[in-house]
Amino acid sequence: MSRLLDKIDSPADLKTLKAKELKQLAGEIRKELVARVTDNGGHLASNLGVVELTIALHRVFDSPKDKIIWDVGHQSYTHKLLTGRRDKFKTLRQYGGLSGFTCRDESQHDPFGTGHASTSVSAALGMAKARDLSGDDYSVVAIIGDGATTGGMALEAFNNVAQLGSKMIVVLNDNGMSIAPTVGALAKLFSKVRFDRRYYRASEESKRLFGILPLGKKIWQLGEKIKNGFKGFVMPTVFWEEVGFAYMGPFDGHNIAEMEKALEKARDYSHKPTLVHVITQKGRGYTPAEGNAVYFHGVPPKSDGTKLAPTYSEVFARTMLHLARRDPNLVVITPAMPEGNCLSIVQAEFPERVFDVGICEQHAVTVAAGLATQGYKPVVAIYSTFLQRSFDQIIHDVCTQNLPVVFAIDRGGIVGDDGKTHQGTLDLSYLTLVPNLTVAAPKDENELQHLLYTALEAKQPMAVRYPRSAGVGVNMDEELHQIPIGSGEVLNQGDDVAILAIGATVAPAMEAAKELAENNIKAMVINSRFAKPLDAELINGIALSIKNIVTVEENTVNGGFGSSVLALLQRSGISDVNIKNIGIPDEFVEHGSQAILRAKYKLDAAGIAEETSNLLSGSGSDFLINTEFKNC
Ligand SMILES: Cc1ncc(C[n+]2csc(CCOP(=O)(O)OP(=O)(O)O)c2C)c(N)n1
Repeated sequence: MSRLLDKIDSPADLKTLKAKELKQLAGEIRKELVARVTDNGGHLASNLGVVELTIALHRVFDSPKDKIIWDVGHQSYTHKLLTGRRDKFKTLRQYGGLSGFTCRDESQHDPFGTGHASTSVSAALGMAKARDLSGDDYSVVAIIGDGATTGGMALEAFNNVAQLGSKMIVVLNDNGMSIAPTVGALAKLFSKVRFDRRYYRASEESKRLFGILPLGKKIWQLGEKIKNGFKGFVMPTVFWEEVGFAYMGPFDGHNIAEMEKALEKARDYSHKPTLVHVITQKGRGYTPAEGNAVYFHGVPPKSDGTKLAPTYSEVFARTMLHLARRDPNLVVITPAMPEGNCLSIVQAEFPERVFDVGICEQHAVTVAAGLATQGYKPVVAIYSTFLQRSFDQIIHDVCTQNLPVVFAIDRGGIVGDDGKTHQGTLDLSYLTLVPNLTVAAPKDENELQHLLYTALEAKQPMAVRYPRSAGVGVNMDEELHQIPIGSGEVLNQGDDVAILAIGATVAPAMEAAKELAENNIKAMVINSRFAKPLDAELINGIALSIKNIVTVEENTVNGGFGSSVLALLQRSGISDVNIKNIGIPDEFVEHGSQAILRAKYKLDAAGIAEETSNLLSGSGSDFLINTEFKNC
């Protein structure tokens, strides 16, 4: 039987379907989601939860004229399938294929690019204001999860929406889950609605009343009365209406007809910001994901089953557990990513010393600063891309006060399939410019544990940045030791060229040296280990005798490790050195496998060997440090 889905080329094709056909379509979409995501990897449970909501939205609103903005965008796969991207869906998250998030370059139905949480309401408010200023007429709808409402930006946006009062709709997609169960006071408020049967009865009554009243204004007036009448237990209504939203709900997020009715009313009658509260089930319709929404939030691509070394994230968590047993002052803070950071083993043994603070990276860093003032040893476990949110907190709350906070930065460098909103390729640059902050990146998983220990003993802020991947497969030392801050090490001797690598690029640099040796090029390889402070003595010493230097980093070349090496040599007055900086050029890195992207940017062994040979043959130098430049 041919699929209904294959006949949906744009949202207009949805509008003629009957209720029974919509049900069939939802089933077909779920099959497509499960098949594609279990192959390509991606966000499964969140997408399965919004199939009906997405259908209802596209039947009620008229995209792209009306603006539909998905928060994070990780749950936009059905939206993609229904907005002309069905044929490309097999390329989801693959190099050159569809992004795993919404993206303005990809479709006119994606009015805003997303990837980081809690931005949708702000973006929607901007669009609504632009509409009002231009005298246009279209609807603006932001869909935000209960998890994303924990983010400070979302709360700032709600506050401002209420103040500006522009007509817009916020759909609260409430499934009780962030990646882990949603934490915090707002989550408690939402769960009250989800589980309090009296509330459902009250809301059934309000829905009936909304249904028979002819005019929007009266609806909201009556809403006020209902709200006040049930005040004792209708708290969420009170909350949203007190902050300036008309509140509708909660609605069954798997009942298309019910949601359509609610969305139509919000679209047609409301003259102020409206919050439509829908209750959905994460993983809906796929038993394994319904049973374990946390695991199925994001699934990896199909693998060939090869057993790899432990991941850096696992080694981080094991090290935390080991050190937490020895040191009662060690505490770990995670902004809503306990699974990604493998923290469950630490949570299980020390639940009181692991804090999931919600999707609140800025808050996470300042909480850590507060803990540090009282003699605790806080470790902020965070992905590189999300740490960008906390730049001011790193500077103002941690580093100006020189507080001993450890930043354990996962997913540093190229992360792969999640694409440009998630690559961790800026951190060495934005961290090395902050005074008092030491910045390190281990060459392998064994060095990671020693650097974490070093950071905890450092009595000053220190960041340890490591990649999203399995470790190199080295033996793990039983005893931890401190690594002198600012010390690099020579891993391979050679006098034709020196390759200064850092972090995940050290292993391919060693392989590159072997390839070069086959062509009689003797390459010294340095594990630089610290992006700040640099091992000035080692680097200057090398540059005095080896006049060809290659730096390698999985980071932008702008202001990164290589730039720091250049600045050091210039400051030291060392002349006549040919230098090549290998790293990410001044661009955002698309999605694709880590292997493809590393090859593209010459960050794998073959690329490093090629760029090194080019430097030696005189065709590949970025810079020539010489005396004329010395005093610039
Ligand atoms: C700033 C930021 N921090 C962390 C994440 C990682 N992340 C992606 S989705 C997600 C959970 C979002 O929960 P919710 O908004 O409730 O959506 P659901 O997946 O439950 O539908 C998190 C923490 C992110 N995308 N952005």
